[in-house]
Amino acid sequence: MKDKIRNIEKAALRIKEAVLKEEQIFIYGDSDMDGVTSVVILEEAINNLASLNRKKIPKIVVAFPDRNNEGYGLNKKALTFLNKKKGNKKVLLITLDCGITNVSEVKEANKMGFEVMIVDHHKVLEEIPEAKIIVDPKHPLDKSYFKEYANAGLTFKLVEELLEDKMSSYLKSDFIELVMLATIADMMVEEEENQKWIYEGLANLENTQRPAILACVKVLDPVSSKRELVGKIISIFNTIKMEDHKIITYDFIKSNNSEKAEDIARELLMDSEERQAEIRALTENLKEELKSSQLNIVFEGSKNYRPDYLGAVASRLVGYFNKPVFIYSQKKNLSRGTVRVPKGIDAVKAMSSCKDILVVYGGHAPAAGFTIKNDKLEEFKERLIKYFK
Ligand SMILES: [Mn+2]
Repeated sequence: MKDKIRNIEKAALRIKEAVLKEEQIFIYGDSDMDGVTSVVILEEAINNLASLNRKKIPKIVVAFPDRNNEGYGLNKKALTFLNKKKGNKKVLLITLDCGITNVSEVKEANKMGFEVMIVDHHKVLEEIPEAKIIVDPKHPLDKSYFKEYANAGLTFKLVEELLEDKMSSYLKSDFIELVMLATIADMMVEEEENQKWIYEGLANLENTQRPAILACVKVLDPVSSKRELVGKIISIFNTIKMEDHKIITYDFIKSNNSEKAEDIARELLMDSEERQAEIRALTENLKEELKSSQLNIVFEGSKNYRPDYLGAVASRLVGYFNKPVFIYSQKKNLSRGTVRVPKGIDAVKAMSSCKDILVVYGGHAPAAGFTIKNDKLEEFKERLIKYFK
């Protein structure tokens, strides 16, 4: 028998206990497609479990990082927000698609009285947060056979443990549709279950019951393939618009009202088209500006760069220049950047060599991110140039 993902049964048991005892649960997910779908899958599974057991539907507090003002993952501002909602109770806080690199933030959360459970698919760094339960297939002690799930896929595995044979086929195909979107959005390898979920999710897309997906189909120009449609849906979801730690795509994907969903879809599509235009313009500018650069890396940043499209720009530049690309948006004291590297290079490992000057960093080998104090940018650049020599 193949080994299960480490701690996945333990995590399911703890969530089940919380539902049966009608505990307050907090879910904190990353703000992108993978994070948002992970949250929706877990939240809906918990609600389902509660009603199957005739328990009160728990009032789950859901929050996301404000990528424009706070960066990624669990962070101090978000924790302050969550702590206010918590009051004096002891609360189970589940992080999805983030958390595994947040050593000091988890420590802070413990102090505030949260019981932290991390469900993340990102690379595990040397130092591991002191969370009560960690589910991450990339954990060095994890002996499971497949490590490349999107976080939504990992969350689906978790809710399979949670609901066991009580997951209805309707709920299952709804979850797989979300997992398909996240697996494609996060560009996970199309092998093993990822491949199966993508196949099934795409096959069921025509029968989707989600008003948000139907609304996307309605507002988008006709497309020639399901893959193209999914690509466009993903770019619609690639927004950082949020209010009060709720990303707009979360309310969108949960919406039960087709008219409202259509309004949001139109708004998000406009936002996405503007973003695409900015991505094209910035990419062309940088190509022109850097075409005679002798450096072995691209290392560019500005106060005018918006964090929501840096990933797309970096991806295009890495294909064009075939060297590691570090591109960041500069704020008052800190800069937050995104990294894309050519095949065979590990972006997280490269940054590990500079971890003493980084505030946070993490991600996947080909695609990662960092936060750094502005006065360390020059040193970071010099050390990366040396590292890649
Ligand atoms: Mn992810």
